[in-house]
Amino acid sequence: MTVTAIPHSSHWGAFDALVEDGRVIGVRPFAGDRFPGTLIESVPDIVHSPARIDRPYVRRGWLRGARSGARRGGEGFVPVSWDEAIRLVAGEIDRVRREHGNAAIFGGSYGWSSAGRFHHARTQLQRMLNAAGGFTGQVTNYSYAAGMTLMPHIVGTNDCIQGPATDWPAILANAKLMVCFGGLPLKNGEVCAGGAGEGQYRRWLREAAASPLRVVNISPLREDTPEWLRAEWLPIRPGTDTALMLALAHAIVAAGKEDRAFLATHCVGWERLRAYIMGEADGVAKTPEWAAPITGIDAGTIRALAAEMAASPTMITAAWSIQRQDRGEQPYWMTVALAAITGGIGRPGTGFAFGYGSINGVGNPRLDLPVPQLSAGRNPTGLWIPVARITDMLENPGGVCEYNGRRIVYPDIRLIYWAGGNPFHHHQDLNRLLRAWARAETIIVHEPWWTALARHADIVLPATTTLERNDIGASSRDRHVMAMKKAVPAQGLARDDFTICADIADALGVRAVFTEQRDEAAWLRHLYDEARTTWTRAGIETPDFDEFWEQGFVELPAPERPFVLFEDFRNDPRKNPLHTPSGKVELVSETIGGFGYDDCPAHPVWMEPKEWLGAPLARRFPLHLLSFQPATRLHGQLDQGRVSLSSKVAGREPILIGPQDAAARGLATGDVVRVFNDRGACLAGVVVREGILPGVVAMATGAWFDPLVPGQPGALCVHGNPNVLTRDEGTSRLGQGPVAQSCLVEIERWTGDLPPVRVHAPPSIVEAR
Ligand SMILES: Nc1nc2c(c(=O)[nH]1)N[C@H]1C(S)=C(S)[C@@H](COP(=O)(O)OP(=O)(O)OC[C@H]3O[C@@H](n4cnc5c(=O)[nH]c(N)nc54)[C@H](O)[C@@H]3O)O[C@H]1N2
Ligand SMILES: Nc1nc2c(c(=O)[nH]1)N[C@H]1C(S)=C(S)[C@@H](COP(=O)(O)OP(=O)(O)OC[C@H]3O[C@@H](n4cnc5c(=O)[nH]c(N)nc54)[C@H](O)[C@@H]3O)O[C@H]1N2
Ligand SMILES: [Mo]
Repeated sequence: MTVTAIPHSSHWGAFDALVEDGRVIGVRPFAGDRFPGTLIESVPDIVHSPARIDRPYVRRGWLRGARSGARRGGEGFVPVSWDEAIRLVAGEIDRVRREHGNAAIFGGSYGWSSAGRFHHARTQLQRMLNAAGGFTGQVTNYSYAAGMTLMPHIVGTNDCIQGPATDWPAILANAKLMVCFGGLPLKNGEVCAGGAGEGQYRRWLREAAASPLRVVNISPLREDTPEWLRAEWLPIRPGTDTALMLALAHAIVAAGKEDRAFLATHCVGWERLRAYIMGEADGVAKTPEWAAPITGIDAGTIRALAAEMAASPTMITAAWSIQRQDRGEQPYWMTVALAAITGGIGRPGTGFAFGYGSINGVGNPRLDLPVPQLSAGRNPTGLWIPVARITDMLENPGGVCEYNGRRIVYPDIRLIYWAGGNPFHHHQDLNRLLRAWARAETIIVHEPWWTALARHADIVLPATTTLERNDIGASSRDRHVMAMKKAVPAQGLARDDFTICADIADALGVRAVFTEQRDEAAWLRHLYDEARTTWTRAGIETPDFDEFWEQGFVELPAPERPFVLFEDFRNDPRKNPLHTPSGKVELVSETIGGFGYDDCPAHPVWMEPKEWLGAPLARRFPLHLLSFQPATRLHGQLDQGRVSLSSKVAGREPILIGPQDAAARGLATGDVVRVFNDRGACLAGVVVREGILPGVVAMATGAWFDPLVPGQPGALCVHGNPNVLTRDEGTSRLGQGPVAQSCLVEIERWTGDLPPVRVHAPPSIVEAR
C-alpha cells in the first residue's frame, strides 16, 4: 500500500495527513512550520475513533413523547435514516417557530467548531436558522467576555485583546521588563483559532529567552513560564491581581514616579483614581503592606517591582484567565491604569496588551488583512443573550438580565440547536445546567463524536471531521492561508454541516437562500476570491484560487516595521483620539458609572471575590481550583487522542497539587481523589508538583463529562470534568462573563471501587422505539 500525504490544517496546527488505504495513519507537520506542536499526533485517533457517531439517532424517550421535563443523558438512542432525521429536524424548527416564534429557538451554538472557515459548523447552522426566520443567539465569549465588554469603554477598542497587539519584535527591541499576570504558559501556544502555518508563540518565547528581556511571572503556578525563559516567579493567590496592581500603582505614586504628563494629556479620571489608590477616597491606602496579606506577596517585593516598572521600559500583560473570574473587569481595567501610570502606552514595545500567553499568534507581526470567512448573515430576530448566561436563560423565561447598560429579557426557549460547540465542556456548574437543560422540548445536535453534548441531545446528526471534506483554514493571528484537502471518505453515514443544513433548508423551502446556489467547490473559490480582492486592493499580489489550491497554502507578507498599539494616539491625541466618550484613556468612566452597577463602579477597585482563599467558605473548601486550558488537547477536542490519553492518571484527568497540600491529605502521585464542593464532585488523578502555591490545585478543562449515573444531576463525574465544580455567575452586570477561575474545593482520597470511564465509547443504542 502506498502512503499519500495530504495537506490539511487545524486549530492545533497545519500538517500533512498520511493516508493509507482510506485511513489516516499518521501526520507530519507542515513543512513551512519551523516550530510545530505536538497535538496533531492525536489526529489519526480522533478520525477513526470508536466514539465517532456512525449515523443519525434519536433519543428513545423523545420518540415516545418525553420532551419538556425529560431528563436527558440516561436513555438509549434509536438509529434512524437520514431522511427521517431531516424530516424530524425541519418539522421541529417549523413547529416551534409557528407556535412560539423564532425567539424560542436557541441557536447561539457557542464553540470553537473546527478550523475550516467554510465548513464552520456554528456559522453554517446560524446561516440556516437565519434563512428560516432567525433564532436567539449569544454575544461575547467564554475566553474574555468581561475584558471585551469593558475595553471599548476604557480605550475605545478591543484590539488590545483581539489584536493586532503591539508585536513581539517591538517588545524585544524596546522593553527591558515584561510583567505577566498569569505568566506566558507554553501550553497555550499549541492552538490558534482557524489554524496557523507556524507555531509563532514558541518562536517568540525562544527569542525572548535569548534576549535581555526580563520576564516576571505573576501566577499561582511556576510552570506558567517555561523554565528556559528564566523568569522571576511571584506566586500570587488566585483572584487577587487587582490588589497587587493597586499596590504597584501606590508604590509608584508614593515615589513620585508616575508619568504625570501622560496622565494629564492622554487620560481622564486620574485625580479620582489616584485618590482611591492613595486612600484619600475611602480611608484605605492601597499600599504594598495592604496588598501583602491579600495577595501573599510581601510588601518589599511589590515595592521593588514597582520601582523597576517605573524605571525601565515595561510591557504589562495579563492572561485572559485573570478576567475569567468574579469581578474580572477589575484586573483588566487596572492593567490599563498601571500602563498609563508607567506611561508606556503607545510607545514602542511597552504599555499593555492582553493574552500574549493565551494563544498562538498574539503579537505575531502581521498586516491587518481579512482572510476567507463565511458570513452567518443577519439574524431577523436580533435577539441574543450574553454567552455565559445560558442556564439563567433556560431557568428563567421572561426574566431580566442586566448587561452593559441594557436590560435583556430572557426568551422562553423550546428548541436548542447546537453545532460546533459543547456546553457540557464549556459551561460552569454542569449540574445546574443539566437541570435547566430538561426544560427544552427538543435538543438537536450535530457532532462527529459522542461527546457529552451529543449524549444529552434528542436528535443527533453525525458530522464529518475536517479530514473528510475540503476547506480553507485561516486566522486573523497568522499569515498563512491553508488549503485543507479532503483526506479520507466520510466515516459511517456522516455528512458535513453544510450538506446537513442545506437539506434542512430544503425541507423548510429556503435552500437557495442558504446555499446561494453554490456547492462546496464554488464556495471555497468564492470565499478565497473575496479575501483576495481585499489583498489586491492593499497592493499584495497573491496566486489565484487554482494556484493556491495546487500549492496548498498562501503566505501573506510580513509588515515592514514593528506594530505598536495606540502609537498614533500617543503621538497626537487630538488628531487621533480614542473611540471613547472623552477621546482619551478612561481611568474613570462616566458611562460605566452611569449604569449604577455596584459590582462594576466608575473606576477600577478591589472587591473580594465570592470564592477565594480569603473567603469564609475557604474554611470548608480550603483549596482554590484553577481549571486552566489543557496542554494535551483543545478543550474537549482530542480528549480521545493519544496525547490526552497518555496524560491521564488511572484513566482520570490529572489534578496538580503542591507537596504540602498533598502531604496534609496523605496523597501521592498516582492516587485517585474525589474533588468536591457544594455544587458537585468529580474524580481526578493526583500529580504532586513543586512550583504551585500552597492552597491551590489545578485541573485542565476538557475531560469528557462522564456522570456515574447518566442523566442524574449531581452524579459524580468519574472522569474529571472540573465544570461540575465551578460557579455559574456573571463577572458583573457589565460583562456577564464566566467566572470559572473563582472556585473553592476540597479533595479526599477515593477509597471506593474505581468506576470505569465509559465516555469515549458510544452510549447505549437501542433498536426498539
Ligand atoms: N472551567 C472552565 N471552563 C471553561 C474554560 C476555563 O478556563 N475553565 N474556558 C472556556 C473557554 S475560554 C472556551 S473558548 C470554551 C471552549 O468550549 P467549546 O468551544 O465549546 O469546546 P470544544 O471542545 O472546542 O467544542 C467544540 C465542539 O465542536 C465539535 N466539532 C468539531 N468540529 C466539528 C464539525 O466540523 N462539525 C460539528 N458539528 N461539530 C464539530 C467538537 O467535537 C466539540 O465537541 O470553554 C470554556 N470553559
Ligand atoms: N493547549 C491549549 N491551548 C489553548 C486552549 C486549549 O484548550 N488548549 N484554549 C485556548 C482558548 S479558547 C483560550 S480562551 C486561551 C485561554 O488563555 P488563558 O485564559 O490565558 O489560559 P489559562 O490556561 O486558563 O490561564 C493561564 C494561566 O493563568 C493562571 N491563573 C489562573 N488564575 C489566575 C489568577 O487569578 N491570577 C494569576 N496571576 N494567574 C492566574 C493559571 O495558572 C493558568 O495557567 O487558551 C487557548 N489556548
Ligand atoms: Mo476561549
